[in-house]
Amino acid sequence: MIDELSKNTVAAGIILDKGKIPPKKSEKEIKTVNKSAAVLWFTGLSGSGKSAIADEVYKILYNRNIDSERLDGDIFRKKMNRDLGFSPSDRNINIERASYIANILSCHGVMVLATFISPYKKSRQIARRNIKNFIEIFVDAPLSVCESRDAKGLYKKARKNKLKFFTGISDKYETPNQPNIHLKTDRLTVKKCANKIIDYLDKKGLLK
Ligand code: ADX
Repeated sequence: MIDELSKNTVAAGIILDKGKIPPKKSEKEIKTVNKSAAVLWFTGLSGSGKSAIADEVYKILYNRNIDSERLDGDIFRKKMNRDLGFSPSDRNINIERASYIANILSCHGVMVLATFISPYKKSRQIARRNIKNFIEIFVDAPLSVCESRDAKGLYKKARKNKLKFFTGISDKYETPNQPNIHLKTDRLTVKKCANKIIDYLDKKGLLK
């Protein structure tokens, strides 16, 4: 170390250990880091109950000391995907980015609860392909029920043609054929739905 004013050497030393430098992981290696976490992928119309159920499951997992993370469409779009709208190609990019992050988290042992309308079969298939432990949860409520809930007032706007590509009104929602878990939220309470998911994870040995 040289003193700035006098230019005298005031200290010296030798670096013995640079510390550990982690090896760079390739895409393939990221997918094979193995822990027992999964990605719970909630799909369904706006207002079907995805977020409410995922929040309830998150609470249960938290109380069981299971590392979990929520990824939510509304938040994801505000923080990461401000460049995207709701056209089919923008939605596909949204799901692609979300599934990439979900996979990385789950490969490191974090249980991910991802709530995205994810209305297209094809993009859900891509998410399933990209994610090691993908559990599809269909949060199912009739459009009329979602519309009557209308917590964000978006259905009202969509009916007045003020929102382009609104799922269920001016854009399609493709129903999952064989979801891992099917929840009919017009008949079951949020708590019951959450418990169904916990039972499923328990049976699959994912809550150890
Ligand atoms: S997705 O189709 O790309 O999966 P995402 O889940 O991220 O959608 O975002 C959906 C949320 O965006 C809805 O819950 C709603 O609050 C809001 N939103 C705004 N415009 C639309 C729209 N045209 N269609 C659906 N949701 C919309």
